[in-house]
Amino acid sequence: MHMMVLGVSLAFMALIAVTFILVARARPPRSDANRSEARRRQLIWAMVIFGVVVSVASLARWPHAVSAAPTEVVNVTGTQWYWEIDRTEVPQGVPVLFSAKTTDVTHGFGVVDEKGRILFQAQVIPGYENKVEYNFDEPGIYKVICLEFCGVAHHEMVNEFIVAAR
Ligand SMILES: [Cu+2]
Repeated sequence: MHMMVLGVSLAFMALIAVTFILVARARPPRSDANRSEARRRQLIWAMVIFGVVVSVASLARWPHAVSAAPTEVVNVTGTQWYWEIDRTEVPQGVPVLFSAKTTDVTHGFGVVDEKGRILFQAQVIPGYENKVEYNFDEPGIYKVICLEFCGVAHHEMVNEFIVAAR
């Protein structure tokens, strides 16, 4: 499956690269060739700068970077069909490291806020301990749900914890 996704991704990247090369090589009419060339170069640079800005901005709050020495650690264990969490409360406004593992099958460790929005998730795979760090901006009651279908009572895999105001 991973190889197929990689293959499809590489094929699309190659298609985009070929499109860029064809656009860059296209010859404009002779009369205003220089002006068109300058405009085309400006457009390509604008697209490159736009792409870099969008990529950096969208990755700035990516929750998967883990601090060197996290102070708040929560151990989460998924089992058919419940989540075991070793803490019921974490503080607001500091990085919280969730260390998630499973005792049986693959589960999807997901945390949602009070409005039901998914804040982050991590795949929980047998034999691995996945870590994900998150900084909660708002106090409240957060739910842990399973995002990977894991059997008949998958939907019952719900637990919760409190983010306490500081
Ligand atoms: Cu599950």
